[in-house]
Amino acid sequence: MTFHSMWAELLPVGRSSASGGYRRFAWTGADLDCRAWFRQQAEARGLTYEADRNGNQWAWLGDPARGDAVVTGSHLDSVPDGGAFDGPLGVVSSFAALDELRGRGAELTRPLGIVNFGDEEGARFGLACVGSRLTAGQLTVEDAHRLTDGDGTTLPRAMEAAGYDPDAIGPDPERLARIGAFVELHVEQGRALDLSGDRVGIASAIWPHGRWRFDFRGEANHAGTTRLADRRDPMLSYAETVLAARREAELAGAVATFGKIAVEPNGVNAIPSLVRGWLDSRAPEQHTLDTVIGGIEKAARAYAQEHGVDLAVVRESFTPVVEFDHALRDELARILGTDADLKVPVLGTGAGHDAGILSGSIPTAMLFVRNPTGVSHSPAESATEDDCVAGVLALADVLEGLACT
Ligand code: HGY
Ligand code: MN
Ligand code: MN
Repeated sequence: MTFHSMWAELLPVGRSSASGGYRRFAWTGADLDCRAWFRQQAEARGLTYEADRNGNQWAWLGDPARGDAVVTGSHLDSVPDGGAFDGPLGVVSSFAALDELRGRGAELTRPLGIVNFGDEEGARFGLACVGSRLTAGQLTVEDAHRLTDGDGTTLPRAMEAAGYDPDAIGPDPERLARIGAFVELHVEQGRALDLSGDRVGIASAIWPHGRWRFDFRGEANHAGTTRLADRRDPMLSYAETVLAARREAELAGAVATFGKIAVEPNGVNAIPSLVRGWLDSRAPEQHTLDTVIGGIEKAARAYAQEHGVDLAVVRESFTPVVEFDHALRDELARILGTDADLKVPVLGTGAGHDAGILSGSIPTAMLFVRNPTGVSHSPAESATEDDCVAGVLALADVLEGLACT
């Protein structure tokens, strides 16, 4: 199957006809359809298929038990109304790169794996990279079992309903010990390649980032009859905190976003009793991120006090700075540098990835494919087919350089 036909096959899965965006949330029907697609691609190529204890899917050419495997892949789940490329581009490109290697008659010297990591976006249970975190031992089984979606369904119940065994989840050091290198291809989520005029780049680092939940609790009351002076309205302190987040991020050279909110009782004629806002913040260095979060929390407490509102702040997840393996990065640059038409700039990114999680356990690297607008986590996310094919060829070169004679 060509890149084009694989892409076309996956394109309708989980797409909302209303928004044109994707709703491929972990363990839902759309996610299971994506998983079925992955398995079918693996089996159609005669690869050995397996789903691991954490629900990540693997397709193997050669026996991984030999060790020092080269693995590529990404994820198939999406954010709410996400784009088509974030995740799937890496998985589809992996199968296409394998086809390219076979077409070249390349002989494998190391086992080669393709992976689809489960629940990378954390759209349903609030924590990103659940599959890779569990595998790498960066999420405890107890914490994973406590993850709950907006409808009150826990992760174990969701896995069970999808036919997976939630009691099996946990760290998988033996699996990671068999992998000598993981390379994730991903659509760029910014415009660096567009500005530099390059189709493909190599990742250098991932900014430290995290998610914080701010619970502002006030008092529900009638929107028509309650005097302004008598209100304890948590929406006011929340709104002021959103502006403070923007200010703090701007001052520090960081980013901070309240992109999700839950309001109780959520009635148009009721003063809210609770406003719960989720903050996502990222910065080039840890100390900058600490300053930004400290500043936002301080401002939020002052606004809460001003409006007679209680505030609780919970850090729901955190990923420290990632520096991708220098030796592997240099190896990729050397391999790709041999192609005179392909310049390969080295880029840092504010987006999180499974490759970042695994970088604490095994050598990892990333390739980025140009995104002409830089838009991501939106239906407008894009990459041209020519650039996608350039990405496939670059990935095939990398896999050939690393895993073949
Ligand atoms: O949120 C992120 O950075 C990622 O795309 N999971
Ligand atoms: Mn994403
Ligand atoms: Mn992604």
